[in-house]
Amino acid sequence: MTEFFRDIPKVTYQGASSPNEFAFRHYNPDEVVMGKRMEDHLRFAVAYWHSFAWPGGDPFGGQTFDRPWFGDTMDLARLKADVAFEMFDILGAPFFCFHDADARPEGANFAESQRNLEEITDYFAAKMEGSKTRLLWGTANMFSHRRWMSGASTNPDPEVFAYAAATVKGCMDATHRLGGANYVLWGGREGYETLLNTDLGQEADHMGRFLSMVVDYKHKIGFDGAILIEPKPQEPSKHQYDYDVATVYGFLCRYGLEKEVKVNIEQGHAILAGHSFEHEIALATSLGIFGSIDMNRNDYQSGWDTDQFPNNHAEKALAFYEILRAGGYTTGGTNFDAKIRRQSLDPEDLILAHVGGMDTCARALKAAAACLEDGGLEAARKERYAGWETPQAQAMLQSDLAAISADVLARDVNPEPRSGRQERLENLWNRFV
Ligand code: XLS
Ligand code: NI
Ligand code: NI
Repeated sequence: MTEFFRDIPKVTYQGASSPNEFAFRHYNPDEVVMGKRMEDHLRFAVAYWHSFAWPGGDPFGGQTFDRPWFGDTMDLARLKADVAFEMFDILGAPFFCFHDADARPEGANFAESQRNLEEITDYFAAKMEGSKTRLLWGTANMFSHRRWMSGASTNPDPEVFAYAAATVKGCMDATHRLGGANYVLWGGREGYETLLNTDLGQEADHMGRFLSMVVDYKHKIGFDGAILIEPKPQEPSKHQYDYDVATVYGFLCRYGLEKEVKVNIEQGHAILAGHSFEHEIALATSLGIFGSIDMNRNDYQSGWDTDQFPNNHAEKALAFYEILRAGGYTTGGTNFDAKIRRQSLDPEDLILAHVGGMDTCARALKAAAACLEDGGLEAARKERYAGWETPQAQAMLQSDLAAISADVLARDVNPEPRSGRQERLENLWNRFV
């Protein structure tokens, strides 16, 4: 045991009225919801970067956290892993996610960085033997180091493309070795600052080629997890190529990858793109590319991707409704891509942020499941489209404009508008949240 979380007990479910801070009030891993244990529905993951690698900086000031594992030696990287697995255990977290750069110190060259990653991967593997926590996904940080400032696969310099390819290979190997359920690519610098120096057509082609290589390598090594793209419209690039789910789907179709790659949808990114979280999930499920969730929230005043822990269960219920309606997660899960605020200095803050986030999601899941089981919303939706169930309506879809026009004249078609019943459905929804 390290000293960091000393005296913090394992968090257990104690019911909604428990006065204990270190207890779940809604997340009861063994409780069965719609035929499945809550833990298996929600598949919570801790994000290594925000919880253990982020120093607490903002654009106006640097480090606020003082963690005993900060530094760039392998010993400190191992201490960080020790503390991380202690937190996974305290929370009973079934999964974690990490970038190469969160877990290992940067080496003097690629070979040394790669060796460091392999060593820490072995260390993770050993820790996982004594832990229930699995790897939800691994990824490469190709946005923090200055070499990535003009992009990774979209960099104008082919040497950076090469470095990116080697980096992703190493991270896919590590993810595969640890039995990861997915591999994620978030294109933090895959975009542009100004069109004055950018050939966006060439950059898109390079990104498409790069992603094809990732898919080929996945098959080559027999990695059976999903490859996921994480859309985001801007930040840090002024414009990012993976803007939103619709943009990513168009990109995948253009490069013939729509059957190979899915999406990891983040709440804050959806809002930044001018959508709702549930819209992005519903679109992805309807396109057959829904993969996983990065769970967080933005500050709605600043509008930035502030990566806060979710605390509004009514809002998240809409997201879980879409996930449940589509049959739930397969390889995906609920990753807290969320960080405590820079003033939240105490070890307890880190634990309680997760406890609150997990409870918020559990409450949201239960509300969504209750509404789905009630069936009222789905019945109303079905009823709204019922006209399409007739053979005549179906035949029209195989017809053509001239024939349809003749039919409209012959039958003197004159449609009567019907209420969309929005407020009634909103009232119905509110009975469950
Ligand atoms: C940043 C992204 C990042 C990805 C992983 O906005 O959300 O954290 O999830 O690289
Ligand atoms: Ni994310
Ligand atoms: Ni984000």
